[in-house]
Amino acid sequence: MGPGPGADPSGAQGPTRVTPLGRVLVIIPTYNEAATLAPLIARLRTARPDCDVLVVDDDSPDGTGKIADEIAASDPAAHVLHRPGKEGLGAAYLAGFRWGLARDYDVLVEMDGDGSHQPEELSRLLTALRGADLAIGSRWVPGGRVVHWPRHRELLSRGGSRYSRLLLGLPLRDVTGGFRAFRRRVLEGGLLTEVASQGYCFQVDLAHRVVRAGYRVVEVPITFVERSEGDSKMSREIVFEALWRVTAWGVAARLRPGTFREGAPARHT
Ligand SMILES: Nc1nc2c(ncn2[C@@H]2O[C@H](COP(=O)(O)OP(=O)(O)O)[C@@H](O)[C@H]2O)c(=O)[nH]1
Ligand SMILES: [Mg+2]
Repeated sequence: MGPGPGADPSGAQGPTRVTPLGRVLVIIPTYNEAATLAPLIARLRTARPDCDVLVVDDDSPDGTGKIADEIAASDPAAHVLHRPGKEGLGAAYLAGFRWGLARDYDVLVEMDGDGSHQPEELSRLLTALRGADLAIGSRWVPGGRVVHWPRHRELLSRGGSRYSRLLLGLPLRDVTGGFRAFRRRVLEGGLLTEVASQGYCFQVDLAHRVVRAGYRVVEVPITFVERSEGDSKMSREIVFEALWRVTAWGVAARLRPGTFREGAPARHT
């Protein structure tokens, strides 16, 4: 007899249970998040003990990977993927998605490791996902908000979302955020092999491809709390990558007659 639903295909006897959506894996990419990772995972396991967690660490010099190993050693629902060096958010998520797909998870969640995304709000995303293929935690829909964010970051984020929305015809308010829940069918097939972006543009790239593929996308209001520990990995290069890629996609879509269409009105929950 094969493993029953919810069994960990790696053979570990984890406490994973099947949610109404199936098995859920929360992927947390980390680079130097030693101060926040353990309390964050503790909150997540309390809020949603039925969800597994995978930390994808890029050999953080501050020892985040070791902390993740210690958590995984005492919690069978926690896993770690070690990567040899810092390659950007996109590469870390691609590796994490592939890890989860290979282990038959039904839902793959993106969540930051610095405490900006609230594990207590994950249920809201998962509830919305019951009627969708992708649920996006959104700062810029009614009910969504940001706490302690410097004005320049808010302007950059709002401006980036608006620019992407207009150039790509995306029916979304928060295009750059990284608190999202995907059904596995969205990420299977060719989608992941097409994503080329490395930095935070990865989030725009992925949302764009999911919308274009015709999947049902909903935005859910979240409260984003700016980190109080550690440093942001946002850089000039990351902003520049997003700017040139989004511009290039927008121009290319307009040069291909008949392919560009305005997005349908966003569905907000
Ligand atoms: N594995 C990995 N994680 C990264 C990388 N860059 C950023 N992250 C993680 O992605 C999440 C969001 O990054 P953060 O610096 O908080 O971005 P900000 O919130 O936009 O300032 C955090 O958990 C970071 O540790 C990277 O190159 N590799
Ligand atoms: Mg952050």
